[in-house]
Amino acid sequence: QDLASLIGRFKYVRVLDSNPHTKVISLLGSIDGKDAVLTAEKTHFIFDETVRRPSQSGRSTPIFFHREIDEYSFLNGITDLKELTSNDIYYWGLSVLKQHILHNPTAKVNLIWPASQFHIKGYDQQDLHVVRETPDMYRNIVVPFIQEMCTSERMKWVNNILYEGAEDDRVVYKEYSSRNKEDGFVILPDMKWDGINIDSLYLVAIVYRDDIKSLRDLNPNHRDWLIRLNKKIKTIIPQHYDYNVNPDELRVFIHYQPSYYHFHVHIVNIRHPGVGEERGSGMTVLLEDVIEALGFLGPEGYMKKTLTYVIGENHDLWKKGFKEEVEKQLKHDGIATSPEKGSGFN
Ligand code: M7G
Repeated sequence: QDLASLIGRFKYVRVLDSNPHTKVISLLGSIDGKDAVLTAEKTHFIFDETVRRPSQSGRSTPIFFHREIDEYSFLNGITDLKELTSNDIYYWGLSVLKQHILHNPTAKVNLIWPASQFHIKGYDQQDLHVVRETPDMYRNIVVPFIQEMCTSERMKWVNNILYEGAEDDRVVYKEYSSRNKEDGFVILPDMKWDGINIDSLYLVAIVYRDDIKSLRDLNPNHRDWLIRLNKKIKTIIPQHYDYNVNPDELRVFIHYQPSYYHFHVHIVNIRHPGVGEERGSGMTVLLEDVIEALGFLGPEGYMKKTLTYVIGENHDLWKKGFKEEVEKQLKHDGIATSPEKGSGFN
């Protein structure tokens, strides 16, 4: 099965989401009778230093370097231009840029097939709510949910990367020995990255240890390990990309709730706007902040903390009890949810 033949058989059902800010559109459809989610994202512009050199070692991990502006860069690549209007010193119009599948592709395309209800709901537009997740809510609602989510089927892609050599040719860094699994991790391009433009660099570091499902499992015993991990990430990545991205230009963070409950760290170029926020839900915590917080959170670390973040109505946790908790919390705080239920302060 290759991507082109799968997309050729994609039967459109409806638009899940369309975001003019991120230039992303997600479609629900089916392929051979099974649900499919097709996402397209317009790629960023190529200019000057953000050009890819085909890898020389035969690896497909792209390497970046400073180069003269070429025929595909914005400016030289303008093949058609139509002015719409001008007013005083302001001019605006539309243009067509030269495209090339390797040098300057139009869009990055992602396909999930067969897609589960989790995938579909995750991409679907939804109403959002701010919720305070207390330690009690974590124990009673989130823990059973995590157990449900940790099926081998859902974690397959992670295990494929860690143990089965999946995406091997793209791995940027790997440190692993079966004797010292605790410290092992692998860094590779995230599925979200087009792999072309370093301005939108997006990598993911996946750890080998499997005793940490999420932020909640982190306690002060993990602090030194995280400090080492953070240091390695910020040393290795700039080196790997010839210092076209510097250590202090990397946003290193984790998500809560994550989509996958096996500890991993996101590594993103700070130029990439809104990354981590684009989902509209969940929270993003910088690894540096996690390390700092573990210095004073107490022996149980994040297990004792109340975490406030945004949750979408499509998230299973919403139906599994978060909805009621939000209502209770607002009531407890004495905050009216509609004009009829109260006006002003008492
Ligand atoms: P997350 O914080 O659990 O969820 O991150 P998020 O998707 O809401 O951010 C999981 C990360 O793994 C995401 O950034 C995904 O894009 C990435 N990812 C997911 N899958 C299935 C793959 C994959 O098969 N390969 C790679 N390289 N990355 C993936």
